[in-house]
Order: sequence, then structure tokens, then C-alpha cells
Amino acid sequence: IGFVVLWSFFTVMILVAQDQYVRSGADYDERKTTEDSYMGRGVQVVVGHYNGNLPDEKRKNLTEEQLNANNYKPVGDAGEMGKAVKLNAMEEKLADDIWSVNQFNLVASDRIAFNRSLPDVRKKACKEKSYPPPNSLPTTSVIIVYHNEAFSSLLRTVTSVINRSPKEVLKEIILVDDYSSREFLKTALDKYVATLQVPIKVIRATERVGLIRARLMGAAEAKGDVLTFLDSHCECTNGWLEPLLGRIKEDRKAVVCPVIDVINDRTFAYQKGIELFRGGFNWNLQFRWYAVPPHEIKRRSVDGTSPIASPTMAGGLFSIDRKYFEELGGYDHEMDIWGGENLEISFRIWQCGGRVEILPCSHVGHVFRKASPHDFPGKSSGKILNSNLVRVAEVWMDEWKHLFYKTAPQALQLKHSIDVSDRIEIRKQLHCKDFDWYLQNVWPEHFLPKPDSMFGRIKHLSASSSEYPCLHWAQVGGGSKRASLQKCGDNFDRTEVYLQIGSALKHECIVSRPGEPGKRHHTLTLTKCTLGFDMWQIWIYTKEGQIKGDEHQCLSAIQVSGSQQWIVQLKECGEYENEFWDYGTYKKTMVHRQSGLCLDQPIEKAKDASDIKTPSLQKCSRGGRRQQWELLRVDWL
Ligand code: UD2
Ligand code: MN
Repeated sequence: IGFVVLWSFFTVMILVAQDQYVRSGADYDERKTTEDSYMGRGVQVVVGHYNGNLPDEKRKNLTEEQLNANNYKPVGDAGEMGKAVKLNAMEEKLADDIWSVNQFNLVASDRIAFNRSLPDVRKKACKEKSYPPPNSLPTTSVIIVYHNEAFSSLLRTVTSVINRSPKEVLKEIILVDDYSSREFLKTALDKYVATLQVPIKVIRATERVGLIRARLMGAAEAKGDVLTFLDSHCECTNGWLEPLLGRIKEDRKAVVCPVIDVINDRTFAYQKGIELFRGGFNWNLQFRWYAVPPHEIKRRSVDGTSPIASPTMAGGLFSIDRKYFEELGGYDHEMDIWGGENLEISFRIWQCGGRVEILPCSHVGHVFRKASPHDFPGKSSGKILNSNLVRVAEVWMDEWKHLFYKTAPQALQLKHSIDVSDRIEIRKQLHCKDFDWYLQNVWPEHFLPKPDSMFGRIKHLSASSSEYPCLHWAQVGGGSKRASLQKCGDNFDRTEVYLQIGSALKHECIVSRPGEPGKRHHTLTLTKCTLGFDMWQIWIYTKEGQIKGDEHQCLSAIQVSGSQQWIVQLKECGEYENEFWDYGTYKKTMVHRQSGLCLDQPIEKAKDASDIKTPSLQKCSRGGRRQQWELLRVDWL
């Protein structure tokens, strides 16, 4: 009963509280630059919500002290100028206890004003660049879909749009509630939204439709010339919109994304993202950021504000001409809940005559989470994601779909029950190009097998001990890497990249593994060759001479300064001189082109699993299995 009483008390609080949730703009210089925005007209909004973000089951577990710890209104100048929010130990504990509700720090989020100030992270050339005046730019509908988003993160997204968009171009904000169960997203949200002096509407799905169909619902209502999609935990920075709309005015088939900055999931600190990354994907069809290749950086050095062509988009934040979105077939309506739609629309845009671009002058922050807070009703998240990815692969990837199925046999099993005929029809009607064209023209640096590259294992012919010593690489900070020889484990975790050497079962092969999500850490090891399709010991040896693993990893070597010694390492591919190898089919040697040295066994044997030892590039000797390698092709078609 006590909880019921508490709950009604808080509900009442939501309705009656007059705590200002937005700080007055006058204190913050940054806001002087937004006079043309709606907020420049002095919109003041009020709301109070007390633990309103928490579902009942979470609230029940909190102590009275925890419940009282936070008024869920901006405290002091918490988070201003994008600074980290500092919490005391008790608040941190509360944050941990309720972490899983949002998979970010709700206590920190609730401390920060909806209209917090942010640093201007743009480079000088961007600030100085001029765009067409707002009244000659296309207008935009900003569409934000959400399922059980926290009140503060949702409204901070909305406020940042209102605050930092020229009012002439902001046609409307459309919030699409994907069947949230949280009470505060109902009447309390409606009341709050009614106080905003901007065209804004809330559309509510009557069943859980997933983010893809929710966005389609928003798009169907939109009146602006351009659709701008945002996740529900974003913050737009000064000048975010003009580059996006300006570029679409120039080319209506350009689908443009801002640089996505990081709002720290624990502190809500605003961290500038790296402008020179672009979107790609791995063999498993997971979206990944990869470095823009050096030749492209060089080409762009003339004008650092120019768009970066991107093979794929991250998915959440982009602008697209509304009519073009329709012409292209919107989104695949059959995609459920979460995932895959970003690759699908990226392939479709490129293959059917458009472009996906990242605009370095547009910055929007996003809370990247390490886990999903969403439930996947009825099915497992894996099954839903795989069904979506089967749709991507079947419609757009032609023969490369088989590579995906090799890495995801569970997806292959779903294939028979999935019908993509209507999407294939769209592909035909739009006369879209094939996936081979996409790889060759949009992403020539890709690491998928090509007819003229070797795809398979790299096996060391030197007899290995029964210990199966592994060549293991670890990052030691500052980007430098140390190699070790370790006893091979059977269960490779995905945070490691192995270089496995040997014949199947007895010899060792080169194996590679990606880092943890969000971290660019890779490890290289020699382990016992396996017989199945272990993607981590499968490499592409290109005709140009690069040895690439999944995740854009290249086998390379650097010279120890002031010595003749070279060290083998695994690095993100970058067309650097030290990434090329020549394989002698007759001698079976793998010669490092820049040093002229031969890939050789590690100098010392591993003593135990944690023993770190340096592997070697050695002067090429005559004969000797130590320097002999065999390339074993793997079937993927
Ligand atoms: C990324 C994208 C996201 C989407 C996703 C793949 C960014 C920054 N984010 O994942 O937009 O493309 O990849 O699908 O590029 N939501 C619903 N209904 C659901 C599930 C989610 O409305 O059933 C909302 C959710 O509240 C959020 C948005 O969809 O606003 C994206 O979900 P997310 O934030 O969990 O996805 P994220 O950022 O991990
Ligand atoms: Mn998100």
C-alpha cells in the first residue's frame, strides 16, 4: 500500500510541480547565437517529474532515501557546456540500481536542464562557412521515435531541436511513441508538449511496431520538404541543421548524416566525435565505423567542410528529401523492432542512384549504450535482428549474402519463412545496380572476398607443439601493440584478433577478432587451425598484397626505431606501405614488401598462457618450415 501511496503522490507531483525544468537562457552566452530559433523567442517550459522515469518494479526496490535523493530537476549548473555530471556515492549507487531501465545513467540525465548549453565543437572552417539563408532552405519535419525513453533525455532532444534550429526551416516536430508503457509519456508528456510554442505533435502506436514502422508512421504524417530522423536521446548543437538542409538543396538524392558525437552514458559529458570516420559493416552485417582512407583524406584536404561519402549510415540520425524517401520505397515495412534498416537503406540509396554522406559541419550528440534497454516482444532479439538482416542480404547483396550466412547460420535457417518479393520488385523498378558495383565503386577498400583475392586460412607449416602456442597481440596503450606467445584457448572471445598458424588441427592458423563494441582494440594470435567456418581465422589476401581480416584489420609491420628489427602487428587497414606482403607460391614464404623480411615463427616459445613474447619478421632463409606458410582457400559461395 505504501508504494501505491508513494506512486500516486509522485503522479500528482508530475502534474502539479512547477519546478522549472529549463534554465533561463540569459546566463549562457552560447544561447545568444540562437536568436533565430524558437527558443530565441524566450520559450519557457515547466515540468516536474519525480522518479517518473521508473517503472513500478524498479521504484519498489528503492529506499526512501534514494527516492528523496533527487528532485529530478536541473541541479546547479549540472552538465552545462556539455560537462560531466558529478554524483555522490549514494547517487551513483542509485544510478546503478536503475541502470537497466534505460541502459544509461538516469540520475545524471535528470540533473541536466532540457536546454543545457553545449560547446561549439565545429571546426573553424565550418563556423565561417555560409549557407543559403533559412528562408531559401527546404523545410524539415523532425521525426523522433521512441519506446519507453526517459523523460529528460527525450525532452532534451526535443528542446535542443527547438533551440538550435532556424525557425523558418523547422516545419514541425513529430514524436512517435512506439507503444510505451511508462505513465509519464502519456498525459504528462502531452501537457508538457502543449506548452511548447512550436508545431509539435505526438503520434502513438496502438501496438508495438518497432522503430522502423514507427518512423514510417512519422514520415506518413510529415509535411516538411525534408525528413530528419533523430533517436530519442540526442542533443543537437549549434548549426547542426543548415549543412544538412543546404546539401539536400544542392542534391536531392544526397542522404545526409551529422557527425555523431558521444554523450557519455554515465556522466552525460558531451564528447566531440571523430569527423574522419565513415560507416561500413562487417561480414556479420554489423554496422561499424572505419577510418576514412588516406587518399580520401588527402582529396578532402582542399575543403575540410565537404561531405564525406559513407558506404553505410549508422541509422538513427539523418535527413532525406521527403519525396525522394517515398520514391526510394521508404523503409522495408516488414522489418521488426530494431536493426538492419540502416544497412538496407544505405545499400538501397547507393545502388539505386543516391548517396549517403556524413557532413563534418553538422554535429549531433547521441547517448551510445552498451546494451539495449528494449524488450523484443514474442521473439528473441537475435531472431528479430537476423530476420531483418536476411531481408537486407536477400534483397541487396546478391552472391555476397552467402558470406553473411556463413557467419550467421541461424539466419540461414530463417530464410525459408521470409518473403522479400515486394522489395525485390522495388529494386527492379528503380533499376538499381548490383552489390558488386556497390563494393567496387562505393567501398573499394572493403574486406569482403573478391574473385581475384584469396579467401581462406593462412597456415604455418612449422610443426607446432601439443601446447599450440598462440601468437597473441595486445594493445598497450597509445596505439602501440605488444605481441606475445600464449597457450591457445579454445574459446576465443570476440575482443581478440588471432593470427593462427598451422595445418588443420595440428598446425596453427592466423586468426583475427574485433574489439569490444565501441573500442577499437584488436588482438592477433596464432592458434590451432579449425575446420569449420571460424571467421576469425579467415583472411583475404588481395591481389594488391594486403592481408585483411574481418573488421578492416590488416597485417602490417613496423620497424623498431634505430634497429633492423621489425615487429608484426595488426592495424586498421589504411593503404600504408607497411601493409603489403608477397607470397611465394613455390617457396611458400610470406615476404613483407617494405622490409624484405619473411614472416617467421615467434622467437621464443610461450611459457604459459599469460607469457608475452614478441613474434618475428626474419631475414629470409633458404628452406625451413619456420618461414613456410600455406594459403588454404575456404568456400563461402
Ligand atoms: C542504432 C541507431 C538507431 C537504429 C539502430 C538500428 C544511431 C545513433 N542509432 O542503434 O537509430 O538505426 O541502430 O536499428 O545511429 N525504438 C522504438 N521502438 C523499438 C526500439 C527502439 O521506437 O522497438 C526507438 C528508441 O527509443 C530509439 C530509436 O528507436 O529512439 C533507436 O533505438 P536505440 O537507441 O536503442 O538504437 P541504437 O542507438 O543502439
Ligand atoms: Mn540510440
